Amino acid sequence: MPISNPERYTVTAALIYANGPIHIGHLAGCYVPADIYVRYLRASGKEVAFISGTDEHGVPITIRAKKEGLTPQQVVDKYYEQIDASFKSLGISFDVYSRTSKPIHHETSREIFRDLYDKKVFVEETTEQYYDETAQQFLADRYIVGTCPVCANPNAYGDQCERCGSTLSPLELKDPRSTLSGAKPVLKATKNWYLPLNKMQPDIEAYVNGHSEWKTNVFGQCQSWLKDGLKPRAMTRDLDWGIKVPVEDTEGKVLYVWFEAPIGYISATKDWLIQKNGTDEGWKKWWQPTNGGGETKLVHFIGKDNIVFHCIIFPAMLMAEGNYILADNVPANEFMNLEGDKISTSRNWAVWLHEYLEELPDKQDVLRYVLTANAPETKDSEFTWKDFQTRNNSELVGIYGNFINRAVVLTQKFCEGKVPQRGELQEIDQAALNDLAAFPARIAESMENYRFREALSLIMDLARTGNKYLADTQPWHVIKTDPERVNTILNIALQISATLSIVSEPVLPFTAAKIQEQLGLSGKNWQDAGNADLLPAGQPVLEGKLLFEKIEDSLIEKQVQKLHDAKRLNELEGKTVAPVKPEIQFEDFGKMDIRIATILEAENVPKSKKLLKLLIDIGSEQRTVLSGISEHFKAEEVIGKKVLYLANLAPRKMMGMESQGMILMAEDRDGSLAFVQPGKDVWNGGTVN
Ligand code: B3M
Ligand code: ZN
Repeated sequence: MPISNPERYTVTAALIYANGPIHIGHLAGCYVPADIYVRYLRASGKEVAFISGTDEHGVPITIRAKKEGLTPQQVVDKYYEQIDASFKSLGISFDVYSRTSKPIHHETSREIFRDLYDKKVFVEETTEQYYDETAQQFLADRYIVGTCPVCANPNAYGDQCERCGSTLSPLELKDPRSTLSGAKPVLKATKNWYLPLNKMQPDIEAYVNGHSEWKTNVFGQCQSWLKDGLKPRAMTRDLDWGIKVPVEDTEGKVLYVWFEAPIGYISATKDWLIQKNGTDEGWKKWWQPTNGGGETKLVHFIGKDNIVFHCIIFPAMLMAEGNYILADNVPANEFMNLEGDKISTSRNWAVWLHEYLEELPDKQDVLRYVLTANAPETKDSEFTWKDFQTRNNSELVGIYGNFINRAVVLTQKFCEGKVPQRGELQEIDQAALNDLAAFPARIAESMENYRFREALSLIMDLARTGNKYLADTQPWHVIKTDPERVNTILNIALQISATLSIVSEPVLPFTAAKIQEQLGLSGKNWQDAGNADLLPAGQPVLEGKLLFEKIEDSLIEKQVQKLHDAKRLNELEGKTVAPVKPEIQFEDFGKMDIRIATILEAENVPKSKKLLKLLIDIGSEQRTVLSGISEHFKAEEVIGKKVLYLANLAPRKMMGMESQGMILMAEDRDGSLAFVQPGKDVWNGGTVN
C-alpha cells in the first residue's frame, strides 16, 4: 500500500555508469522528472534527501577503458567530473552527487553483503564459466562474442545478439571467442554466491502486488518477471574491477555491480551527511523506520531498463537484511527517441547535455520544458529540434513569457513600476482570482501522482488564463478613461505572475528565480501559491530582460546537421581497412585482361536504382557494360572518362541486357566510389599489368 503524504522523502535518481556523457534520453527518462518532483516536495515544506551519483564499477566501465586506452579509474574520474558539472548547470538539485568508488560505499556494500552472508541468505554454487587462458581471467558476458544461435550473426555478445535482439547466455554462442585476446575460451569451475530469488518469490510478490498503483509499465514488467518465475542470481562475479567480496579466499571476485550499485543510494546518503556535518549520524532516518519519527517515503526515479533491479532485486536484498524501508514508488519512464531514431551512444545519435549547455547557454529551462512537455511517461516519445523550436517560440515566448512581460511592462508604464492597489472587483476579476486560487491544488495533484506532463500543461493553462484576462480587460485602452480600473487589472495580473513563478519553479527554476527577482518575491512556497495578496501594493516591480527568446530556423538547422555529421563521423571511425585476401599466384593474376577504355555514352537503366548502361571504346571495338554506379554518378558526369576495364570477364545478364566485362572503381571509406584514371592520356586498349 502506498504511504500517503508523509513528511519525509528519500528520492533517488539512477546512479548512471560513469562511462560516457549524459544525453537527453537520460534526462527525460529520469533526472528531469526526479528534479521536478523534489523541487515540488521542497516547495511543499517536505523534508527531502535527493540522492544520486555515478556507478563506477561493472563491465561497462572496463569496456570503455579498453576502448579509450585508459585505466578504469581514469575513465570514471573523467566522466564523474563531466556528469556532475553538467547536472549542476542544468539545475538538477541533488543534495549529494556521490560515487560508488568512495570508501564509504565500499564499506557499506561489504557490510550488507557480509550481513546477508552471515545470515546464510546466499546459496553457494559452483558453476562452469568461460575462462580466457591467454588473458588469465574469467570472461564477463560482454567479453565473449560468437555466432548467434538464432540469426547466425557472427558477432553476437555473450548476453545478447544486437542483430536479432535475442537474449543469450554465453554457453549458447557457437564458436565463442574472447574479446580480450581472441582466444577460444575454456570452461572452468568457479564458486559464487547467489541470492535465491526463487525462494523469496512469495514475499516479493506480496510486496509488488501491494503496489498496484505503480505506473502500468512498471507494474506490468514486474508481473511478467514474477510470472516467469524468479531465478537465483549471482551476487558475486569473477572480475577484478569492483568491490572485493568480504569473504575469505575470494581472490579475483568482486560484488555483482547490481548488488552494490543500489546500495550506493544508502552510502551516498551517508556521504552527504559526512560532507555536511563531518559524520554520517542521522542517516538511518532516511532509510529505516524510525521509532515514532514517522515513516520516510522512498521513491526511485529510473529509466525502464532498470525496473527489475529496483522493483525486485534491491527490495529482495533489503527484505533479507530486514531493517530497511522498501520503495514506495518507482516511477520509471519509457524511452525518448531522437529525430526518428533510437538514441544510441555507440552510434553517436544523441544530444549531449554538456554540448547543449555550451552551445545554447542560458537555455536550461527551455530544455527542461521541452523534455517535460514531451516526457515518455506512458510510452516512448520523440525529441526533434523542430518541436524544440516550436515549443520555445509558441509556448515559452508566446504564452508564458508574453504574459509575464506584459504584466511587468504595463506596470512600468501605467503604475510607476510599483504593484498597484486593487480596487473594487468586477465579475471578470473575481473569476480570474477564483481560477488563480484553484490552480495550485490541481497542479499539486498531478505532481504527487508523477504526472509531470499534465502538471506542466496546467501551469501553461494558468499562463493562458493570465493572457486571456489581459486580453479581455484591455488595460492599454482602459488607461485613457479609467486609470483606477487599470490598477485593479494589473494588481491581479501581477498576483497571477507571482503564483505562476511558484508553481512553475519545479520545471523552470531559472525562469522562476528571474520572475521572483523582478517581483520582489522571496521565501514563498507552495502553500502561498494561489493567494491573491502575495504582492503587497506599493512593492517595486523591476523591469527585466525577456525571459525567453525566439529561436531562429538557422539554429535548428545547425543542430540537425550536427547530429547527422556526428553519426557519419562515427560510422567512418568504425570502418577498418579490409584484410588482404588470401595469396594468389602470378598465373592467377595473369589471367586477367585489364585495359584502358573511354566511356562514350551513358544512360540510366529503366527500373534500376543502381545500374548505368555504358558504351565504351576499348581500342579494338566498342562494348556495352552495365555498371552499378548510378547512385554515385549521373549519366552525363561519366561521359568522356577514361577507366580501367576488365575485358575478359564472362558476360552477364542483368535486367534483361548483356553486360560485357567490368569497369573497375575505387571505394572510399564512406562507401563512395571514385574513377581510377591513368596519370597520362593512355590510348584506348592500353594494357594494365
Ligand atoms: N548504472 C545502469 C545505467 O547506468 C546502472 C544504474 C544503477 S542504479 C542503482 O543505466
Ligand atoms: Zn541473432
